[in-house]
Amino acid sequence: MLPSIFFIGCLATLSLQGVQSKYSALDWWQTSIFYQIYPRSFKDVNGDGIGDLKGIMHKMGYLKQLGVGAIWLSPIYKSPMVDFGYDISDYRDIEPVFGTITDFNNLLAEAKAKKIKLVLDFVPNHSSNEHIWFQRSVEKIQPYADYYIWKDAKVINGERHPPNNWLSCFGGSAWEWNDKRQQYYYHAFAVQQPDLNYRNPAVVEEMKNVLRYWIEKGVDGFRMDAVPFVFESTNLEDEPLAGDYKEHEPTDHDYLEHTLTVDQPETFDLIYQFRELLDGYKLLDGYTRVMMTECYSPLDKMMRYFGNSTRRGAHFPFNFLPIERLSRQSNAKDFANTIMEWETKKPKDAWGNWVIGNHDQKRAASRFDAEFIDGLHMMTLLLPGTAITYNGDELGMEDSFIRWDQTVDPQAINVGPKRYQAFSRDFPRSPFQWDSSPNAGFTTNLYSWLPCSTPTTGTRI
Ligand SMILES: *[C@@H]1O[C@H](CO)[C@@H](O)[C@H](O)[C@H]1NC(C)=O
Ligand SMILES: CC(=O)N[C@H]1CO[C@H](CO)[C@@H](O)[C@@H]1O
Ligand SMILES: [Ca+2]
Ligand SMILES: [Ca+2]
Repeated sequence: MLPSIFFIGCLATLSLQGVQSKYSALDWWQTSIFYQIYPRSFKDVNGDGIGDLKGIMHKMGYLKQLGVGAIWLSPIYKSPMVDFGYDISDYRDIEPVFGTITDFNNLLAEAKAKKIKLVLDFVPNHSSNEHIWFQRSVEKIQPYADYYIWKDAKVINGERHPPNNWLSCFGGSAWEWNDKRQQYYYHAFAVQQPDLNYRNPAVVEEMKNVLRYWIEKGVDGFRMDAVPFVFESTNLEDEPLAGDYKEHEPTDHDYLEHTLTVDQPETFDLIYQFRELLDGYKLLDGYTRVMMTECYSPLDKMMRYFGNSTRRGAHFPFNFLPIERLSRQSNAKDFANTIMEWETKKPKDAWGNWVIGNHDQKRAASRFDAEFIDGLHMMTLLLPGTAITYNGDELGMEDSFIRWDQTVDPQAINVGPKRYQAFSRDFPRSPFQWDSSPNAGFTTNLYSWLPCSTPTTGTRI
C-alpha cells in the first residue's frame, strides 16, 4: 500500500508544484485587477462637493471586496485644475482640494495593509503655467530658460504669426504668445499646459527625480500620461492635412496629420529610460514598479512602447482597441477581430491588457448598452492580459448629461455650445453613485463639482 500512496502523493505534489510555479511565474501587475480612480468624482468626505484622498481611504474596503489588486489614481498633485489635475504646478505636493501629504501617506499605508497596490499618474509632457519652472522660464532665469519650448514669431508683412500650423489637442493653435518673453511657447493641450522641453537634459533629470521621489515614498509604479506627445520634431515645418480633414474644423486637432508632433523617435528612447530607472529599483529589492503608458497610436507605433530587442519599455501600453473599434454597432466578429488584432500584433513575449473606459471617453455602458457591461468585464477578465476598470464601470454607470452652462472641461469649452457634446469629457466624470441617497452618497453637500446622475441632484458649484 505505502508505495502506491506515496506514488500518488508524489504525483499530486508534482502537479501542484507545476500549477504553482506557473502561477508564481507571473508578477503582481499581471495577476491584479487594475482600477482607475478619478479622485474628484470618487468620494467626498469633507463635504465640499469634490472627491478627496480621505474619500478613497474611506472606500478601500469596497475596493478590496471588489477584488481590486491595484489602484491607479488620476493626478492628485498640486494643480490650478484647468485640466482637472493634468496641469501640475508642483510634482511633489498634494493638491489641497484632495488633501495633504499626510492623507496621502495614510492612504498608501492603508493600501499596503489591504495588499492593494497604489499607482500614480505621471504627466511628463507638460506642467501648469503656474509651475515655478515656467514662471522662471518666462523671465529667462537659469537654469529654467530652456525648460519649455520657446520659439520666435514668424513675421509676415510686419505681422506676428505662430511658428507653424501645429494644433493643440484641445483646439486652435498649439502656440501661445508670451508678451514678457516676446516668444511663443508650445502647448499640446491647454494654453495653461506648456510642454516641457525634453531636448534639455536638465528637464529629463528633473522628471526622473520626480519618479524617484514617489518610488522612494513607496508607490508601486506609474501610469504615464499622453506619452506620444513628449517630443516634437526640431523640424518646424507645417504638418500636412489629415486624410479626412474635410470632416473636421480647421481648428480641430484631427484636421492635421501629426507627423512632427506625435510618436517621435526620441519619445521611445525616453520611455525606455524611464523603464530603466524603475528597473534600477527592482535590481535593489527584487520588487517590480509597474509602468503603463497612455497612447492612442497606430498599432505599429503602439507596440514600440513595449520596448525593442535591446531595451525594455512599458510593462504595457494601454490597449485602447476596445474603445476605438467597438461600439453598440459591433457584432461578435468585430469583437473577435479586435481581440485577434491586438494578440497578433503584440510582440511575442509581451503581456497584454484590456481597457474599455477612462475619464476621457464616453462611459462603456453608454457606448454599448447598460446590459452589455457585465459581458464586457467578463471579456476583459478572461482574456490573456491585465484588465483595467474605470471607476463606476463596474456598476454600469452611464454618462451623465451635462448641459452647456454646466460644462467645465476645457476641451468642450474650446469648441463652443454647438459642438461641445461630441467633445465633452464631463459626461463620464460625473460623481460615483454609491447609493440612492441625495447626490448618490457621493457628497453631503447640496452641490457636487459635476452634477450626479440622479434625479435628486443639485447643479455644479
Ligand atoms: C532599441 O531602441 C534604442 C533606443 O532607445 C535604439 O538605440 C536601439 O537601436 C533599438 N534597438 C533595436 C534592435 O532596434
Ligand atoms: C486618459 C487620460 O489620462 N487622459 C488625459 C490625457 O492627457 C491629457 C493632458 O494631460 C488630459 O487632458 C487627459 O485627461
Ligand atoms: Ca472634498
Ligand atoms: Ca511635448
